[in-house]
Amino acid sequence: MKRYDPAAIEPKWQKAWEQSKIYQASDDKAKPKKYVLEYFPYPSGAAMHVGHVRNYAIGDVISRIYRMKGFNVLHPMGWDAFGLPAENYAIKHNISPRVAIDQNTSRFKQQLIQMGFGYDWSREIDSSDPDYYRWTQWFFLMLFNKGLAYQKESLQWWCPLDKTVLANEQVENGKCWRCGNEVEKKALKQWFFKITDYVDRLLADLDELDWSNAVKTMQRNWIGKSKGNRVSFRVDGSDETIEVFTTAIDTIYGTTFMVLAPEHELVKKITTEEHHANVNSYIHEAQSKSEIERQDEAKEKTGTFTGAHAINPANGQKIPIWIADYVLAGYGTGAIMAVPGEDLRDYEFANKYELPIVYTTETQEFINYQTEIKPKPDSYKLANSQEFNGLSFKQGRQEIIAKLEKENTAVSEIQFKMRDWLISRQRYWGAPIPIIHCQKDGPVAVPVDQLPVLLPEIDSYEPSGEGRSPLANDPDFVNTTCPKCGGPATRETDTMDGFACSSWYFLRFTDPDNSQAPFSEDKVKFWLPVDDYIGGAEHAVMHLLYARFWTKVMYDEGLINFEEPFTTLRNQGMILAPDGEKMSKSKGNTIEPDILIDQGYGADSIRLMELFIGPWNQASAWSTTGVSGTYRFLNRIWTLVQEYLESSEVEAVEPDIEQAINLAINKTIKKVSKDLDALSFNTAISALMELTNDLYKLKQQDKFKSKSAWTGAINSLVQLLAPFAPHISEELWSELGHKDTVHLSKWPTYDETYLKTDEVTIVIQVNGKLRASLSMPPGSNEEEVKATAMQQPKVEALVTDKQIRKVIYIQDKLINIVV
Ligand code: ANZ
Repeated sequence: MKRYDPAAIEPKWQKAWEQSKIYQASDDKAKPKKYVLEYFPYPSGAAMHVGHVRNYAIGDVISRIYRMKGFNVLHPMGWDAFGLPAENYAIKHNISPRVAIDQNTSRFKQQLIQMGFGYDWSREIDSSDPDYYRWTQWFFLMLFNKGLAYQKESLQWWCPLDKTVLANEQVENGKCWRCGNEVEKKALKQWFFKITDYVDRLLADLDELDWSNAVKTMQRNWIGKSKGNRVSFRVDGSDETIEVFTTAIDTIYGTTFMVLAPEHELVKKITTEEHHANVNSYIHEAQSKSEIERQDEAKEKTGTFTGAHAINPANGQKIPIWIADYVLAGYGTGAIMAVPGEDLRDYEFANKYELPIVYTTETQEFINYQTEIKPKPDSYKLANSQEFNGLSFKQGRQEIIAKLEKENTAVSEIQFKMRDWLISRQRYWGAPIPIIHCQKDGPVAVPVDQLPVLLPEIDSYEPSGEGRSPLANDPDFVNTTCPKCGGPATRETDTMDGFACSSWYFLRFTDPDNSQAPFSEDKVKFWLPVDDYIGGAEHAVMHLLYARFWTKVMYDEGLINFEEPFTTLRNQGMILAPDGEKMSKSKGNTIEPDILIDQGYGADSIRLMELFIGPWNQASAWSTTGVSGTYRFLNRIWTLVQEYLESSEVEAVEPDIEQAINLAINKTIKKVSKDLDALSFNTAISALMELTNDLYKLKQQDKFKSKSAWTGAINSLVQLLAPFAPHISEELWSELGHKDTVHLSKWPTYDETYLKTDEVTIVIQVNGKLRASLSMPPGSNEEEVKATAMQQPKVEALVTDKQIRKVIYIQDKLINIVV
């Protein structure tokens, strides 16, 4: 008998699939479409490990099932080649980014092919290819012309190691998302995309998405919508007013001082002579602190008095104005009314500087507004609040707002935490920002017919650290003429954040070779939105937010007819190293699939293992012995099919064997189909293992003497295996005599009539009296049986409107409902 030899089978079929182009999607509108996509990788490392493989394996299985179910499937792959990860890799290995990308992508591609993933490689894209980034630049200009791309000088996150600015989303706990180094603040003129114009829609449309709650919550928190009030405080003895943003206007009678951010524009104006020196030195000190440090709850509060006072608009009281770094310049109005009786930070500050505390709750003690009063405004009563004393916070709030609004000292306001997306990078490896700076005309868009602005090849592409991109040192690139006035002008030398490239790549896959437009509207209309998007949750407030924003801009521009790019998002669980740690090259605990393939297991065993190891959306530790398990399982199927093939019809089948074969296979088709609909890959694989065991047992009895009785089951088994283990199933399918590929064969269906024999009779009692009986699959759980039992007319009549006191269930035999 032929031996199962993955090393011989797998490359053979990979080549055959490439030649027969079975994974190429056509724009055939006769069939329903499915667009299955995994995040396109940035080829920053030399190889992928089994952790990455899981992500692609999930997408691959889903796309294969859709294909077998008759859908027109688009399952493409490409390279997120521009940006920090790729450039840093190149610098570390002292090769040019172009060479690094080409090496890494070809290695990565070979690995993907070797794993048997069914990608449509005719649509491969590379975001660092001028034919691609020309359109990224085109989108930049679209944003620029709509006023959604602008330049502004302000304090920005600066990574001293990567020597570039970063977007807020790319700073995690005060560290650079890419290299993990602590970031600093630097004043620089930068380009921004005005994502804040879309904040309401980005928030509201989240509700409609079939995404994990974890990712939706991360986006909601990042957007950070706060409903509150803007209140004006007059500065005593001056014409100035200070505006504050508060979400606790009901505590206004407890305001005993005000605090401005050190950077607030009024600080210099209102500070009295005597306090100038202190205030200036405090401002200086605050500049050296990171925002994270400033917001740290545990940190001791610091501040200094300005010498000025303000008037509380609620009660006319004169209160001191301080500055302190726990108030941030970039949020709300950069000033607060301090309520030490109910706000913890203000409380600590007041205690430290011996400022008065007025409690506005009846118990006259500190009660935290955010955690206690806000969620239960009915349960607390106002005190020290003049005419509002005795009212609940809930009612008091309405009345206080009405009073202040009438007096024109307060208006309602909504604030968002999210800021505009900083997209310029002082780095070489990105799409040049297509802007020309002219002395006379200011920043001018490069005319569309002059795109792409090519990234020149330069000798020294390492970041200089002076806050300028290395492109600034290339006079041939920099010096140009103004498209408006024809006068001498200079090119923008910053490049775009790599996340700009990935904000539209999913559209380009529908039309990758288009040289007239970023995509054909017709093709995008057919293929988009992406039906299943698969990737890790780490992009929650980066890529996934940016791509939603670009999609909405394109929708407004009339380029596309949908507002959300990814209908469903599936976040796969991580594969951990066998020691339970996160796999990473620096820890030296990564496992590369190539090694397992070289050991003879083959890609199919690895693929099965990736999904059998645990629920697809939960983390699981890799186990090499697990791969030998899935390998043994595939060997069993192999042997079974070989024995079947070698047998010949000798006698007619025994009726009970035939029945048992039909039951086993139909039951499994039903179970696997249902599990795959729910993405329950691991249970689908166990069902296939069970089926294999059942068939082995039956074979012991029949010895394949009645070969024809087995044909249907053997063929269906191979088909059910195909999405998981595409090579072995293709080999067996062809040995079974099929001319066409198993991967375009029709997904097997089951016949209910064979399943009937697989049911048990359950007796239904109500209050111990026999009332009816039920036919159910064995092993049904109490809930299922109870629900079905209650629907029986005789039972229903007895239990409706009654309280069920107890349910007694004896598995597969009896249910007694006590009312
Ligand atoms: C008075 C007050 C009393 C407040 C109270 C809270 C509780 P969120 O939900 O995050 O929007 N705040 C406003 N601007 C700020 C800034 N630039 N830096 C630091 N803190 C600022 O929180 C809004 C609350 O955060 C506001 O409501 C304000 O303090 C503070 F018992 O006003 B509150």
